[in-house]
Amino acid sequence: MTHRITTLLTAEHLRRSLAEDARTGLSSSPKWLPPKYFYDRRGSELFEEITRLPEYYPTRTERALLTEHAREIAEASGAEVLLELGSGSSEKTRLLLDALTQAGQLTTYVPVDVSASALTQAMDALAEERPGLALHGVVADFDQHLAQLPSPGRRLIALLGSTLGNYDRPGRERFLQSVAAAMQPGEGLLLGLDLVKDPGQLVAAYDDAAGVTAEFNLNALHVLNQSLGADFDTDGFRHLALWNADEERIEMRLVAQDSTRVELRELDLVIKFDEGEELLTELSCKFRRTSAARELTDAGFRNLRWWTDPEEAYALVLAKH
Ligand code: AVJ
Repeated sequence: MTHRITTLLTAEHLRRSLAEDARTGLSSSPKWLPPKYFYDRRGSELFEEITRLPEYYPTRTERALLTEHAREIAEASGAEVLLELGSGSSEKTRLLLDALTQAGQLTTYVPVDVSASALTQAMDALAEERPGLALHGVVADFDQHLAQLPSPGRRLIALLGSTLGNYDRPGRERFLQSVAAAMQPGEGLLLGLDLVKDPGQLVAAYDDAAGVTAEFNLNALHVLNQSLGADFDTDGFRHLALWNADEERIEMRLVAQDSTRVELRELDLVIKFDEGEELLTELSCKFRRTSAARELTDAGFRNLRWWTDPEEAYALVLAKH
């Protein structure tokens, strides 16, 4: 079967957008960086490790929900193509691929990721496992390339892992509207959403005992060192995960342990951190059923279906356009 990769986001293009975002974010007060740059080879590996941590319940809860409901989802979607945004290792995707195959109409899987290394690795494994499935991988940034993604048949577009939570509310509105604009009538959107719950459990999921999330967070600085010739001393920063109760989100930050000065050679930029100053590296918004449904219908989605686990820790939502 055909097996190919389209690159909409080249390494150079990614580096340029990192340069732009880093210049803006590090010159702002408070300082911030967008989380998509976590996922270089090392970052993608660390994220896979996070998904296996005992404290990180989202992955296994989502997997259990997919195991239980993939059939219904496949049938309701009527999809010929599974297009997955932020596909990473495509590990949980297999449950959907199986169900769509059994529903009888799947022809093509389109994994989309910013990480070329994660994408190639996932596709090699899938090509071997499923010789009958056409694979069309796309290296892309779904903040930029939604309208250019392949559409070789009626699609189910999946955004799993609660990746939607990386956007704040205005960001989600923009994102959902551009997904809707890129969809044909009758196509489906499947979202995995992490739900609001006990803050202790939430914080533990982002501050694990083994320190993997801390390493993942600090990897953002390695990415800046490597791609932009920065000279961050990663030992000089500490990982912080906190629950922002007003915004109902986890925020990951890096805290400067001393006042320090960092040079970003490629940007011709020097930035200063005060002792204790924080750099915001990731938002992970948590959802509630009513407001999530509202955001989807506001963006033009309809026929919402909702599945959750008995503890209501996590949800899958299927919506039609
Ligand atoms: C991939 C964005 C959904 O927010 O839970 C995990 C990333 N960051 N631990 C999340 C992440 C720290 C993850 N998302």
